[in-house]
Amino acid sequence: QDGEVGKAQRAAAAGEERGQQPTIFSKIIARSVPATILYEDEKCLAFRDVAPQAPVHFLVIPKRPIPRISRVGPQDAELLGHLLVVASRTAQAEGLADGYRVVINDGKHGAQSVYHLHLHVLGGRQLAWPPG
Ligand code: DGP
Repeated sequence: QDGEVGKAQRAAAAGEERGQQPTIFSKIIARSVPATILYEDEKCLAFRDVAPQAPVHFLVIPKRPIPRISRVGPQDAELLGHLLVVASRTAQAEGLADGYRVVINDGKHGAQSVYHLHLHVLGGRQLAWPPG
């Protein structure tokens, strides 16, 4: 498998799905890897996806490196809610008045390739449903 699904399968095969290694997103938070940052506060960061799948495609991540949505617990509820509010407000700032999609990929079958929790926000064109 090529593309994102292939990357996700390789990440899972490399054991990254256990979420014990820092990822490229920690470096983006630390500014040691560049990214186009759209929003930042003490808890989270929003930046453009390097491989956009729509005219607008950005990610919202917690600064705390939660590896994946299947690992969260009740103690994460407030932070997770905050990520959704930031996704909504940043989508508005990006001009997505006609709508958009918020996606979280989890694990191998969800085609997650970076094991630092992230919300994808995609918009700026008509999206299809169901996804592949
Ligand atoms: P996922 O398959 O849900 O784990 O998506 C990971 C996304 O992260 C994918 O859409 C590409 C994006 N991405 C990977 N590496 C980088 C990077 O170094 N910079 C930025 N801006 N995005 C990245």
